[in-house]
Amino acid sequence: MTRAYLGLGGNLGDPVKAMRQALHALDADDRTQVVSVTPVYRTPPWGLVEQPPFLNACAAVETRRTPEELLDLCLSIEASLHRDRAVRWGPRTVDLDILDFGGVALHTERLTLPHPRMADRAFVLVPLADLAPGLAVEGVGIAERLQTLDRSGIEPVVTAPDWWRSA
Ligand code: A4P
Ligand code: MG
Repeated sequence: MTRAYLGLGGNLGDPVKAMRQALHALDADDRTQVVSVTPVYRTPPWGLVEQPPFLNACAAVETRRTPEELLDLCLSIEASLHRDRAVRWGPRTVDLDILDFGGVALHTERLTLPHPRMADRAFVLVPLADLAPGLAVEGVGIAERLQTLDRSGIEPVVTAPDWWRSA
């Protein structure tokens, strides 16, 4: 079993519903179990700023899948939730990124691990710090890395424990 961390985000339609559906679908995979999910945070849009605020969360999973299989699972879940990937960094119903896969370093055409841009993104590191504050990103612990990032406007909005398990 490998412990992997996933980032979830969306800013179109009902992102909390889409994240819940995505987490149910991951957990329904016979080789993957969702073990812990952070609160949902409202976050200012990063990259392309002229778009609605995002909702973001992170999840820890235990999986017997390979990294590529987990990516395929994430992509198929995104597709089933009608994600439209027209604009890079643009609006989306749900985005699933593999942030870390058991500390593996990998760089192929389809998959880079750890996720190459997460160290610059407070919308990833704020929720990830809830699950794994000591995890190293580019050699620096998340909690420490966060001290150098702008986390203004990032607020928890769904905080009920196991919010994602409800219907
Ligand atoms: N890919 C490579 N490595 C990975 C990985 N570790 N995890 C490949 C997932 N996918 C990986 O992804 C394109 C391809 O990247 C995948 O098919 C896979 O083969 P994508 O999600 O379509 O790319 P993207 O989303 O357009 O670009 P990017 O840079 O991944 O953007 P993000 O990280 O998804 O960011 N602001 C806030 N506040 N919150 C957000 O969630 N999200 C984005 C999009 C922009 N601004 C945001 C947020
Ligand atoms: Mg992505």
